[in-house]
Amino acid sequence: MTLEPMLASIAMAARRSTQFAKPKQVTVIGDNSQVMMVIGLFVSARVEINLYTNSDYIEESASIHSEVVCTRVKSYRSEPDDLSDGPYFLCVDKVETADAIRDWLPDTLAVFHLGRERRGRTAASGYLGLAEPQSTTRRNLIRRLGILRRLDRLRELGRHSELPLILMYGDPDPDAIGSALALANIWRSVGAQPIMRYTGEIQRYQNKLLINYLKEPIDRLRETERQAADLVATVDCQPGFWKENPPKAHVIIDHHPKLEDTNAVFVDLREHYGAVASMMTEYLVEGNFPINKKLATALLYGLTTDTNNLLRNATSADIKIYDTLHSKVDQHFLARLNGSQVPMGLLDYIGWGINHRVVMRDMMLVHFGEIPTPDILVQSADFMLLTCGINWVVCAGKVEDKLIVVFRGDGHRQDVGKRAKDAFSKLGSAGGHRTMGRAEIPLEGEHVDSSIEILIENLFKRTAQKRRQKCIRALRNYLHGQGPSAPDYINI
Ligand SMILES: [Mn+2]
Repeated sequence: MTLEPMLASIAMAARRSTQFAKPKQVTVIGDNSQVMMVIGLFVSARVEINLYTNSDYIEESASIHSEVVCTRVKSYRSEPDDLSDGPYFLCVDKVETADAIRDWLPDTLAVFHLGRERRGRTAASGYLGLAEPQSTTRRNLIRRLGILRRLDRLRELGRHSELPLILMYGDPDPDAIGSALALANIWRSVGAQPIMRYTGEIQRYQNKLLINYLKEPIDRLRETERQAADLVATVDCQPGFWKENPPKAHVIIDHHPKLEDTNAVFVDLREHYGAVASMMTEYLVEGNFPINKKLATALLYGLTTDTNNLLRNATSADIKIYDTLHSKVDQHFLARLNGSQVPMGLLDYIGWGINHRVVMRDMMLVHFGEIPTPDILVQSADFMLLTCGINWVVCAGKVEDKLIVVFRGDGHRQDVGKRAKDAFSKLGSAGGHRTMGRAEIPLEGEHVDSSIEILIENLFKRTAQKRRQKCIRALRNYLHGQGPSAPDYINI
């Protein structure tokens, strides 16, 4: 066929089938045990089936379906006169027979071979397969059975408990909170009334937001509760995490490296998982538990915070769980969590930093003078890196008796961790990786002005002295003006 008529026929075919509509018809060729299965599959999808077979029995069995148009063939060696369009399903056991059929089929990728299952063979011979190989199905089934067995044991424990206590360690992170809630749901399904407790204090603003949103009994543990509990679970931690008075746990569910003394009636410890939230979601999914919006949101937030949005230590299991959860979550609340990054008290510092920046080519530099916390440097550097044309940022300040230098870069063709190390490792601790670096240099009673000198002389060792001096003067002038002060902003 020359190009012109071919383009015309493709255009016509495209008009007939709008976008990726389901096929209106399929062609089944052969006579093995898979024929009726394929017919059944497409009959229920109301797709027309053209069947070419040399079996009386198959012809007779298929004829009960009005969607099937059957053509008897004597052999599969030669093309029938009226071969219909693909996709083609070759239901013959031998690959040689399938190859003979393919010889007379038009050139299309849509050729499935449904022979006897033999692992990898269908793909190896260039055909598509319809079902997963039995080995995959078997592996999945065995995994599911294992999870169900563990779920039964967990539920059995919950069923016999008067007061189950689910413990999170210290200042619990979203992974711990989501996992505790999932376990509480499993125990509630057998009538238990578990309490969820942590032993430290919730620090992060986002975690407080999350707990308010969940409206669940999540609180700080009281000694009386510890004594009253007859079933204790630790999630996202192990009893050995508590240096003093470690809990006697019956259930331990975690993904941190196993501690020597970790031992309980029920231990599920999967170090290769990015988050305990993924382990708990597997339980919920395989046990057919409902996952409501709040639970899904807590679990997904736990998964994404523990794995830095699936970029750190996430396995394919975590990614599958992300897929399971993401359609169920409260996107607007997650947007609020992700948007709540900067503590109000830092805004004035960041504002001062923006107004007192020094720019050298693709770098932005700020020295904040004496400041109460290095958080100011981290938040400012992250923010300033958003500037067009700025590829790396250095924010420095004197915190107590140390010069702290925070580096942020995009990592593209440069390594700020190495810059930090090269500049400051002789003076204090310094290092990092491509996109983040940090140096802490002890100042023995030196004035903040000399910390500017230390910063510039070491950071720009290879820059001409004149430019270094100019930079030092600029930073000093900034500091001797109105320095950044703790905010007395108005709360209305
Ligand atoms: Mn975790």
